[in-house]
Amino acid sequence: MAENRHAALGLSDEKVLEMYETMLLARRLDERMWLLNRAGKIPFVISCQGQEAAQVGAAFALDREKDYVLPYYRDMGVVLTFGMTAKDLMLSGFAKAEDPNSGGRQMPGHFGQKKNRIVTGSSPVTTQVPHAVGIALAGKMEKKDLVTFVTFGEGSSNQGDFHEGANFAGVHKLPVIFMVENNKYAISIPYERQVAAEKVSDRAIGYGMPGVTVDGNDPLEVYKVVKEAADRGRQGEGPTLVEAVSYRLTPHSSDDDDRSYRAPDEVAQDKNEGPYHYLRRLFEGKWHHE
Ligand SMILES: Cc1ncc(C[n+]2csc(CCOP(=O)(O)OP(=O)(O)O)c2C)c(N)n1
Ligand SMILES: [Mg+2]
Repeated sequence: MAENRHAALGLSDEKVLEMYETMLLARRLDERMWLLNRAGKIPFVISCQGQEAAQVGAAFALDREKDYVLPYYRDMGVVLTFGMTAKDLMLSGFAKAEDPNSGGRQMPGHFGQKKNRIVTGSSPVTTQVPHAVGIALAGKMEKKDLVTFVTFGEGSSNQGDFHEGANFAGVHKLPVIFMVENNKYAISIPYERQVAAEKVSDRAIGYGMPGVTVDGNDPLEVYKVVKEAADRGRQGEGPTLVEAVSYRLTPHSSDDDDRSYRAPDEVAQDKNEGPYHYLRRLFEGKWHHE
């Protein structure tokens, strides 16, 4: 079962195990950060929990030597795949001067690390989108073999920055992968009150690019669609919009109380179907010695 699926995608056992390890590392780091926050040791947490599969699946489909990633605040799985370490992330959580992201000056989640082509972003959501489009334009003008990968939430796909960036990338056929991490909420606002379209990916047609919605709890499916998008970009065929559907398992941040706007059993249900459990099943029997 599992072996056939990843082998069919050209992924070795070692590669897919590395994906799993990266997802688990992200989950464990995030859980630890909540404990540190509640113990009064670190000031703020904004979580990847529930989105690791989409993040790691996507990042593994990119070229870690050439491509640029413009992550948003939940993308621990992306930055760990692109070379950031657990120590780097903890240095950020503790706001230490050695934090590679900003020397402890920015809030956690503002990822940036030049040596790994992780491009830093601003706090206003979606500002990373036009940056990704600009880097792709520069790459095209300089005839470089690169794609840019930019992520943002479904709520953020309502910002002008997304629409302007997507339009420009579509018109100029730029090698950009736009990945919406649809976790069903923008702070307290559920999807139905954010977007009138059935799917965020429906917006792609307006910008002359393919749009695909994928199960964000399935890292191999996300890998597949992002790999196809990267291949299209490298071949000069232009951008792609990917929507990875998952569920935000934590409150919006350590400063939010989600009990005021969603029922605990809704969260519990998605916890059971979340990526951590999915992958545990995927690897059961094969690497059960863990
Ligand atoms: C331009 C702008 N408006 C509002 C905010 C405050 N804000 C931060 S995160 C957020 C919700 C974003 O939701 P979504 O895009 O779905 O991402 P998620 O947090 O669910 O991953 C808001 C409104 C902001 N940072 N920037
Ligand atoms: Mg959201």
